[in-house]
Amino acid sequence: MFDNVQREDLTAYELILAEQLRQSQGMELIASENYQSPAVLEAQSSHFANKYSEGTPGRRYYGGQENTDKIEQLAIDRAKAIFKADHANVQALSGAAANVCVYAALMEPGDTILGMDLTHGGHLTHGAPVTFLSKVFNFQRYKTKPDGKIDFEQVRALAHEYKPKMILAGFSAYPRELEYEKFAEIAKEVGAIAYADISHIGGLVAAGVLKNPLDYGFHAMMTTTHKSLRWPRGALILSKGTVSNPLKKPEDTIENIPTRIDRSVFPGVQWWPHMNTICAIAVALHEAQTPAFKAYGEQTLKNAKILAQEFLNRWYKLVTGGTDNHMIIVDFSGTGLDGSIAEKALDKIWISTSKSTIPDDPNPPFKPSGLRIGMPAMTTRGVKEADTQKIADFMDRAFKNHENDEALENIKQEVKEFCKKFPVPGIVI
Ligand code: DSN
Repeated sequence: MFDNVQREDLTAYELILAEQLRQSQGMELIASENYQSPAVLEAQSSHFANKYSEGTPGRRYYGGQENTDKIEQLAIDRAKAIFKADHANVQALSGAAANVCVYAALMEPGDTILGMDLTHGGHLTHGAPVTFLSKVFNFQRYKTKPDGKIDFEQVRALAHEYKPKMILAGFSAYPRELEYEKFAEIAKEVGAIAYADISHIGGLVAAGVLKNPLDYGFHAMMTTTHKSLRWPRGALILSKGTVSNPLKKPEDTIENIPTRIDRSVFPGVQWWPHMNTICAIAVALHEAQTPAFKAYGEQTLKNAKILAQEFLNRWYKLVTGGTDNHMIIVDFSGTGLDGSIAEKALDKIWISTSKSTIPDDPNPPFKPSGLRIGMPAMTTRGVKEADTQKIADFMDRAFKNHENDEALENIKQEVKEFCKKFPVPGIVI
C-alpha cells in the first residue's frame, strides 16, 4: 500500500510510515479516538472523492449522480435501521459542524439552549463562552453535583427559569450513562426540543449496549462517526419525524425536524458533502450490523470497568467513582500530579491520553486536575480484561516515575512489546 505515494513524494511517504509505526507500537487510550477497518479505509479513498453532490439523493445540483445517490441512500437506510431513527442525514463533516447545522435548523438567533457546562464534561459546541456560537444563541449551562453526576434538580430549575427552546444532553468527558428519560421529561415540561449529542458513545448505542436517546422521547440526536463507532471522520444527524414536500418551506414544527435538518446542512450551513466519506460510512454501517460489532461494544464496556477498578485498587480518585461507558477520568487533585504531567509521562511511554478538567477544577485548562482515558481503540485491537489490567499497571508505574526518564524508557520498551501482540487493523510493519 502507498506505493504510488512512495514513488511521487518520498517525504510524505516517510511521514505516513512514521505515523503507522507510532500507531502500531504505541497505545491509543484517547477516549475519542479509534482505528478504522481496512475496508473502510479503502472505501474512503475511493473515486467518490472526485464528485460534487450538494443536495440529497434524487435532488442534486450537479449531474452524474447515479452512483452517489445510491451510496448515500444506502448509508441513510443503514443509519436509520441501526439507530431506530425516522430520518438520517449523513453529510455533516464532523460533530462540531453537525451541531452547528442542528442549531441553525431548529433555533433562531437569541434562542436559549440548555446544555452541559464545558468544565463539568460538556463540549465546546454546547455553548462554551469562548465560541462564536455563544454570541448567536443564549446558552445556559447545567453542572454536576459533588459526586460528579448530573444535577437534575438544577437542570429542571434552569429549564423552568429560562424556558429553553432546546435541552441538550451530551458530553465530551462524563463517564456515566445519561438519564435520557429525565431530560426528556424536563424538556416536555417546558416545551423544549430534546436533543442528544452522543458523539462519544455512538458505537456503544449502535452495538445496543448503551441506551438510545430516541427510545426515550428525544426528538433528535447526533453522533460523530470516528469515536466509539470507529468509522471515518464525519457525523450522523438522526431524528424522529417525517421529511415534508421539498418544494414547500418547512413549517417550524417538531414533526418537520428532518426537513429542517436537511435544509440546514444544505443550503443553510455546510454545503458540499464529501462523498468518499459517505461511501466509507456506508461500509462501516454494514460492519456495525454484525454480531462482531455488538461483541466489540460489550468488550469495550468490560475493559473500561476493569480499568476503573484497577485504578481504584491503587487508591486513585475517579470522577463519579467509576464508569458506565468507555472512559474513566482520573482526578489527581491533592496528589502533586495533574492531568498535564500525567499526559506527558504517558507520552514518554508511548501511551496517548488527554488531560481533562474535573468539575469545579481549580486549575487552568492547560494544567487541569484530570486525565481522561478511554478503551474503544485498544478494544478494537483485541485487548481483553487481563490485558487491561496490564495497561493500568503501565500507567500507574509511569505516574509514579514521572520524573525518572530511565524508568520511563524501560516501561516504553514493555509497552512496545505489549502492543506487538495487538496489531492495528490494516497496518503490517
Ligand atoms: N475531540 C473530541 C473529544 O476528544 O472529546 C471532542 O470534540
